[in-house]
Amino acid sequence: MMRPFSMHLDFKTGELLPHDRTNIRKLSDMRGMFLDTDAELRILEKEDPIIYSFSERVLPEENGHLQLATTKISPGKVGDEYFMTKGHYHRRPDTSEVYLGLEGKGCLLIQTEKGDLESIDMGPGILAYIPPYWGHRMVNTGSTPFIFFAVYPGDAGHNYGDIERTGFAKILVERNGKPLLIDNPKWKRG
Ligand code: S6P
Ligand code: ZN
Repeated sequence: MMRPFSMHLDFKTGELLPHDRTNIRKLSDMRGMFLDTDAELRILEKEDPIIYSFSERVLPEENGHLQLATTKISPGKVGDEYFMTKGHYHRRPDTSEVYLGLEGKGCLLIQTEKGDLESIDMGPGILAYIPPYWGHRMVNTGSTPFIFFAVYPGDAGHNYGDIERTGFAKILVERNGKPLLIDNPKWKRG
């Protein structure tokens, strides 16, 4: 039987100590996920920026356990679309998740496979509950790193393929210096 334990979560930096691995997602890992592919190419000709990183405490991938992770999304845009996570459904789709905003300004996009989409403005202290079956993506709509903590069932797993194929029904772009949610012309119904 696993022994109880405690960890330290730095609310300012999102650092989770101890953690077992940190995953880095650069723009080259997300080719084709942003709407403006010309802007994507122009950036990649010069650099390959880190879009986000997330640190995980690896726990048993079993029913009954929970997984813990913190994510930091860099500020920035591809064209006028804000940096974001890839987004995913859970491999076990009947599992939920909690996101807690720690630092910066962001927006959570949550959608069903049919494209029923909701958005929740995120910031420090905002807790979002993602029910079973809803895909989820976080977007940094601010000018500083956007940091959040996630907790989800041990055996939830990740299904990235469906989002890679369909995208999200809406995207977040900057218009007149402010975030605006618009229909995604590349959206394909799941
Ligand atoms: C896992 C949870 C987060 C994300 C992380 C990166 O269920 O939602 O830890 O893994 O924010 O996003 P993504 O979409 O690349 O997994
Ligand atoms: Zn998830």
